[in-house]
Amino acid sequence: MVDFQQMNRLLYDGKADEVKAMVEQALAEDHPVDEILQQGLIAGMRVVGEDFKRNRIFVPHVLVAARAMKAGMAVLQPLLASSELSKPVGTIVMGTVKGDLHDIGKNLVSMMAEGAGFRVIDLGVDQPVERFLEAARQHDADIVGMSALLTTTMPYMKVVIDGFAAEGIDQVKLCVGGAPVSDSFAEEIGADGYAPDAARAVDMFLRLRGAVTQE
Ligand code: B1M
Repeated sequence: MVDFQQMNRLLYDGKADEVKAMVEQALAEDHPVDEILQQGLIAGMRVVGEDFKRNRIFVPHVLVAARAMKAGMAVLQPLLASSELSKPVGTIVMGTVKGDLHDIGKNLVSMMAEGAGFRVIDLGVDQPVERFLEAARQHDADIVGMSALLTTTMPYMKVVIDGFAAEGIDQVKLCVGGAPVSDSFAEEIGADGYAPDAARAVDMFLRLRGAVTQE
């Protein structure tokens, strides 16, 4: 019998092969896809997020755990596509803004958001406002997440926000983050949300979607 708590621990420890094997075992035992996703993978990733937020673990640990999560997700993905139960919490278009090539933090935010049940469309780095607009329309995004690591590129976040306003798109929540970005900067440029790290970014996304979070 598959033990979801053990799956959570293996995910926390970044044991990708073991997590993948346990997901396959759970499927073979006829556990519903949504149960495996929620109790086996997302529950494990939630602990990773909480411990990261409390500085009990650091970036390399989170990346390894996220990779284990992805290994499990890869098994579920084809089944999830046809499962109404596991509708994503929301769709996020993520990208590092134009002129900026840093993506480690953005990738971490994307992986943890996926871990929390979001569909994430990752545009990559050096993204102009046109790409954010195009992807938000194409994927019917609920949230657009922008990352910037340079003081010279963070003003571009306002260009994106102004671009959405100019197109009259006000239903998409525009969120910002990255080392030089602050709460006051986010407020100044009219962003809908700011978070200082990946775990708090996920809390912010969940809040913006009206889902409950634990502080
Ligand atoms: Co660059 N770099 N870099 N760099 N680099 C910094 C950012 C810098 C602070 C180093 C320094 O001088 N001390 C400095 C910026 C100075 C400034 O603007 N104030 C700098 C510079 C100057 C440059 C170049 C200009 C150097 C040069 O060529 N002369 C150049 C610029 C290239 C460009 O972008 N156009 C450059 C290049 C590079 C590399 C390519 C070599 C490499 C990037 C590799 C990659 O990303 N694939 C690199 C790296 C690795 C760094 C440092 C060392 C590490 C950044 C990182 O990955 N941190 C960095 C110095 C430092 O921070 N110690 C530095 C770890 C990551 C997990 O954290 O990205 O902050 P972070 O993400 C966090 C949060 O910010 C938050 O959550 C994440 C996880 O908790 N977060 C969000 C991020 N996005 C979010 C979005 C959200 C919410 C939260 O909502 C949407």
